[in-house]
Amino acid sequence: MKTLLKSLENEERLNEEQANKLWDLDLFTLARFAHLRRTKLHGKKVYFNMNRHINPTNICADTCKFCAFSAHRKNPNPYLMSHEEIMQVVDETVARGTKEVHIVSAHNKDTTWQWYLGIFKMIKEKYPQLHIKAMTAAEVDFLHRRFDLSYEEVLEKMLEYGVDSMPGGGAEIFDEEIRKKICKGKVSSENWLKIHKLWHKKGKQSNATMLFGHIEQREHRINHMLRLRNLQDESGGFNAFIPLVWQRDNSFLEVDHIMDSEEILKTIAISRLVLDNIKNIKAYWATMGLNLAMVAQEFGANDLDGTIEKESIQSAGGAKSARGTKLKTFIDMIKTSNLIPIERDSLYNELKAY
Ligand code: V47
Repeated sequence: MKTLLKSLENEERLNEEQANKLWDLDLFTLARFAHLRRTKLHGKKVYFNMNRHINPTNICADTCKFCAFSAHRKNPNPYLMSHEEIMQVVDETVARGTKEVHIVSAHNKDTTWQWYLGIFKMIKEKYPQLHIKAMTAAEVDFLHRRFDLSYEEVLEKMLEYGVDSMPGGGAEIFDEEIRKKICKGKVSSENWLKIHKLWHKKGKQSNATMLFGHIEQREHRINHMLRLRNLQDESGGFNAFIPLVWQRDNSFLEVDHIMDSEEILKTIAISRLVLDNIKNIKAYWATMGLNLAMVAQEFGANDLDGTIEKESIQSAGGAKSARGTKLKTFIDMIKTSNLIPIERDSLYNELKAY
């Protein structure tokens, strides 16, 4: 343990064995090191953006056991939005000052790739300045399989149709044995990483998520982080790492334990210490609640994600995020914590300090 503490003090890169030993440290020792690193990079700034989530369909060819969003017998409300309906949402949100639309769809076999990608073209033509963060690697893989397009072709079309950056969804947990149990048939971990690598090669940026608090073990989380760290060494294209706390309602996954706040904060702190090459760690308020996401800002995180306006994926699983958060709530909470609220754009350029 002494050598691990020395390595942390010297800010050395941790190998897999050392990273796994971090769990044995108490929360406040981890917090001390994680907060120091966070402060060196970002001072007292807490980042967020003005964004809108749009989920154009919940009809899914996949049957991920952890998911409560896709239409199934516990959530029997299948929908597919028309392009006109999507545009109406975009018009309204742009009028309110939103600067990013985050568009994620289920894998709907009744649509075409033109339906998926046409959404972006339509939005970009009308609002060239609006940042489109869209198409998880799982969606890229779905279009590739369904329409016999190579990954390269899907990514080229995304660029052509106006996608600016890729969200981090679909990563779940990279361990293939766990994947088999929670999301069999979905994009493999190898292909998730390959798709992001190809996207980064085009000079584009993306995020990376990790779904935790279900049946995975701590070492699976470390393995997940290390595989992201390896890719980031090569490509440098990840903007942010986003640990997503699994929301358990309305799913088909049987899990007896509920992840406690200490384990969530430890996971955030460890991700800051292990992912020494990813600058931003998001405490995604939708999955951990705004209060804990604020506490996480002193345990290694430096971002809250955005105002969202409407959230359908995690709220289907029980999260209190269906209506997003008001900008004023973010600002007031951050200031109350004696930290500095910074509105950013999707690529982490600072827009306004409040
Ligand atoms: O990949 C699904 C997860 C992800 C549940 O890139 C669940 O900035 C918790 O990726 N409980 C989609 N999580 C959302 C996502 C995301 C969110 C915020 C920001 C960004 C970003 C990306 O949601 C899926 C899956 O891992 N998910 N069901 C659930 N019950």
